[in-house]
Amino acid sequence: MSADWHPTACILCECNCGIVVQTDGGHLAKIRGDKDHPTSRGYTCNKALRLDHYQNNPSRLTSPLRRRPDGSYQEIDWDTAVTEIAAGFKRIAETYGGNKIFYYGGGGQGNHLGGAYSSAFLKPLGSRYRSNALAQEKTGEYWVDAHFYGGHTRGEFEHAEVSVFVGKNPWMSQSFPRARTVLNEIAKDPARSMIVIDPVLTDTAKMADFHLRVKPGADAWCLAALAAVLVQENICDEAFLADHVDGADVVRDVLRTVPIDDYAKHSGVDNELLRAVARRIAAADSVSVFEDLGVQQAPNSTLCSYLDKLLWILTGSFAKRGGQHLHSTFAPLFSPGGVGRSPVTGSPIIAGLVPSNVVPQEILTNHPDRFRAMIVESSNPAHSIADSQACRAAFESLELLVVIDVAMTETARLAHYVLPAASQFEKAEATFFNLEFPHNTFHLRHPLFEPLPGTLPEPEIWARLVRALGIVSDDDLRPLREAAEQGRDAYTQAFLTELGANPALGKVLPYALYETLGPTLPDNLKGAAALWGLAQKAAITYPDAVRRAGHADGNALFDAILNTRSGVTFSVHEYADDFALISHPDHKIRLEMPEMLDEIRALRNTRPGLTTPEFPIVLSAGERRAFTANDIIRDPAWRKRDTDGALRVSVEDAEALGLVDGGRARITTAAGSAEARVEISATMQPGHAALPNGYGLDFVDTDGAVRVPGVAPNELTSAEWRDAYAGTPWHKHVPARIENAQSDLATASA
Ligand SMILES: Nc1nc2c(c(=O)[nH]1)N[C@H]1C(S)=C(S)[C@@H](COP(=O)(O)OP(=O)(O)OC[C@H]3O[C@@H](n4cnc5c(=O)[nH]c(N)nc54)[C@H](O)[C@@H]3O)O[C@H]1N2
Ligand SMILES: Nc1nc2c(c(=O)[nH]1)N[C@H]1C(S)=C(S)[C@@H](COP(=O)(O)OP(=O)(O)OC[C@H]3O[C@@H](n4cnc5c(=O)[nH]c(N)nc54)[C@H](O)[C@@H]3O)O[C@H]1N2
Ligand code: SF4
Ligand SMILES: [Mo]
Repeated sequence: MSADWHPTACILCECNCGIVVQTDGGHLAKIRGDKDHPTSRGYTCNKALRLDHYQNNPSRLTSPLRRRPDGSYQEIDWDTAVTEIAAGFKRIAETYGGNKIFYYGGGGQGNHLGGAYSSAFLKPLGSRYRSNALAQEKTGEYWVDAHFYGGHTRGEFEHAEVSVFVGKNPWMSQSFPRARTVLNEIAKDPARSMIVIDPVLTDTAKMADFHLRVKPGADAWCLAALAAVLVQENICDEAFLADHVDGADVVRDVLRTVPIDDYAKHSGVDNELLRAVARRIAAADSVSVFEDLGVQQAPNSTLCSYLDKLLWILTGSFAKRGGQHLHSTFAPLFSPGGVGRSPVTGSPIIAGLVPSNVVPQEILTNHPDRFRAMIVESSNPAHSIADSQACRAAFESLELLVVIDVAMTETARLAHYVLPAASQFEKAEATFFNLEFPHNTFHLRHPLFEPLPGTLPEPEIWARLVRALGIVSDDDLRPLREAAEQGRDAYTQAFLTELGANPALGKVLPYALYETLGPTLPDNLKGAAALWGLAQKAAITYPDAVRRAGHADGNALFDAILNTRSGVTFSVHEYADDFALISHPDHKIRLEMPEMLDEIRALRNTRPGLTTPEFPIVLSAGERRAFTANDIIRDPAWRKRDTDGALRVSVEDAEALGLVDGGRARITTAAGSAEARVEISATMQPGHAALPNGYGLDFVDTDGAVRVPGVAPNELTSAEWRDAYAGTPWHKHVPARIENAQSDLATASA
């Protein structure tokens, strides 16, 4: 074992905490938090210590695979795979048009560098439509954010006097830096408060000063009532609204008509407690709000995004310590604008992403504009998109499906070709989830191991595919290649000149950087070449903040990124910068959204609750727990407990349904049926049950047997069950029937 500690990062959630590891052969033998990481500062949660189960995963792919007509796979060499795949997509583009090639994924929680090269292959082919998991959670919020201020905001929980978690359980799901440490600090400090809006008594809710235990799906009424208290009790921040907000009066007129007591009742929350929460928010110097899947994947999700942002806007908790902030971005996670509507279902394309839920419908049809071919990179949509059955049928009907992954996934099993990627510890890698303010950081991870034989890093895979298209020649690249040898300044000059002179280069930009700057980069960091362009852009977009962080220009920032093993602070903002980051010309928050105001008015005539006598229980399909990490780790041995992902049910429901703790239950929804182990839990309220996310992945055990521990949640979800504005799924709100399966089991074993 090597005694050196190598800096890298945990890849299991968007925090990407810095870690240091000792390696032993191909193993991550010892893992600790990295005290030098500028954001996580030594922090990790329990999951980071289990990362070797990702790196050494028996499902790892080690050769490109081509499907035989009988459905089995044949190992083929890289040259054959690349030639056939490039020819296949070219044929699709020539026959039907390049916009029939659909791209899904591009990165999970910790690996966004590979996807940064995809456009060099997709653009020349004419492919335009894409999507990824953000289109099944964050697009509704993005739509509201775009309207309000044209950016993404984050709370500064470390310093917030009041922290509000709406459908968010950070003790388990993290998502902001050093989450458990910060939650403990808030809980201990009598001057600070934590407010949790969640139907479940989660670990976070247990620490909260105020727990608004809403009925599942009733958040819109609860949030409308909270905002209405601010208005009706005249406790908004008038000076802030006058100076920095446009349209506040129209919004206040609507909120003035909200019957607060009725809405508290509809949402299952005590009226006095709800008012106390609103008053606590109004009295605070700073408020930070985090909304997540509990509302983003439930009915009225876009409306809830609108309403929960009113809590900090109406109280002016912006551009100050502990408040909500617009932050710098190193690389865009979303492409603004996009192409409007999806070709078959006409669904809204928000942030450039087709809603995940409509993907099967965009394929499984005779519509002439249907997608004919698909590339999936670092995602497992056959398992992670609603309605797995429809996904399987859709993907099987494609003329060409190529999957780039480290493991043989449910989606890979449907592909014509599977390309094996080097793992995230075998290549230069990075996350683009850089969402902090006032200090924002970027971490380029250096490879710890050689790529597993037979695998390639994605930048190289994309480069080979682009080369096979034969659209850029060596002559096109030569001037840039020569300039790269002469240093950064020469390269910058040549880049501007060549890009102007040779439009073909513009279409394959990341590829051009990879082929010309890439070979000059040290330490197996060729794949980091695309970061050069992003560093230039960051320096141009935030010149003062980048300089304050100690980087004279884009080249200096790029070199700091290459040379700093534990991550770099790339921007240092001042609180007042928040206003400058508002993209509207007057730099004011634009509050009026007529559709959302109509939705608030419409709450009066509806009631929460979508269950039926046939499906009387609300199932949350896909909760985050101590040992869940989306679909990133397939080997169930990584879990220290809950190995089969229990169905959590309330004491009351268990009694009514005759369920026993540790026994089996059958869960049936409109989409499907599954069986799970029962955990009776006092944390659940009657009528609400929960299954974890990331289970039901098939796995070939050491004895060669295929095992599928737990329930694949999307065997139980329906594609139509989605938000009207953003198309985001209602995974947290699936009407279900739950029955005791013990008797079935007895019959089966008899
Ligand atoms: N351990 C772990 N951490 C993770 C991940 C993981 O897989 N495992 N995944 C990462 C990813 S990709 C994401 S997007 C985040 C998600 O992070 P979270 O959104 O925090 O995760 P969830 O547990 O899916 O849902 C949050 C909460 O919503 C509540 N909820 C259910 N129904 C409702 C409702 O109707 N209203 C309200 N208000 N709440 C409701 C649930 O009780 C739950 O506590 O986690 C990240 N972190
Ligand atoms: N029912 C239900 N469905 C859900 C959710 C839910 O709560 N309930 N949550 C949703 C949310 S919020 C999210 S974010 C999605 C996540 O779902 P997906 O978008 O499918 O993403 P991951 O689960 O992160 O899958 C990552 C894939 O990347 C592969 N991988 C890992 N490292 C590498 C690498 O270096 N290169 C390549 N090429 N591949 C790699 C893994 O093997 C895995 O197959 O699931 C969504 N689906
Ligand atoms: S799972 Fe998330 S919070 Fe936990 S160590 Fe990994 S990156 Fe950090
Ligand atoms: Mo997510």
